[in-house]
Amino acid sequence: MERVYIGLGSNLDEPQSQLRSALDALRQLPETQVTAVSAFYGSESLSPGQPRYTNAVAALETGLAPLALLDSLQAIEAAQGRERKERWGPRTLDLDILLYGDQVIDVPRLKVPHYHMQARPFVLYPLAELVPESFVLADQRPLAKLLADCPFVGLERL
Ligand code: A4P
Ligand code: MG
Repeated sequence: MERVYIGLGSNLDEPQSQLRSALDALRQLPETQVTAVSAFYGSESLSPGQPRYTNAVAALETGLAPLALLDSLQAIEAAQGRERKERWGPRTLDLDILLYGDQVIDVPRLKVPHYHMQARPFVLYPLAELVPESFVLADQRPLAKLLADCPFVGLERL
């Protein structure tokens, strides 16, 4: 079993309900337990002119291998009506693998740690709720340093 952190995001069709449904779906995955969930946070979209996002982070213990987990997450996104039209377009549900144990993964379908997490307060602050203060990412970056470089600006704890 590996400890995995999943970033959840939605900015369409009642985002908080989307996140709750996604958490229920994560709880149904085989070989998987959801052990903790952060608060929900609201923030402006990084892409101008789009609806506000709701984001959260969930901690999982899973026996699913990384690509099997990614397949499962994409199936949950599809089941909740996500349509991939434009990159960075508005979405009912986005599920990102932020961290997978202490593994660094770099294959075409999957980059872990997630490539943008260090610059995103809506990822780092909910993650910080779930880990000890001394937490270090798989690529050896201390979370405290990333938080110090990424101010809690524009985030609303819901
Ligand atoms: N992929 C590679 N690594 C991973 C990973 N660690 N986890 C690949 C999940 N997927 C990963 O993702 C594109 C491809 O990334 C997948 O097919 C998978 O093989 P996608 O979800 O289809 O595309 P996307 O989400 O539109 O692109 P991207 O770059 O993931 O966008 P982001 O980074 O998710 O940004 N503003 C706020 N406030 N909150 C947000 O959550 N999100 C975005 C989208 C923009 N602005 C936002 C937010
Ligand atoms: Mg994504």
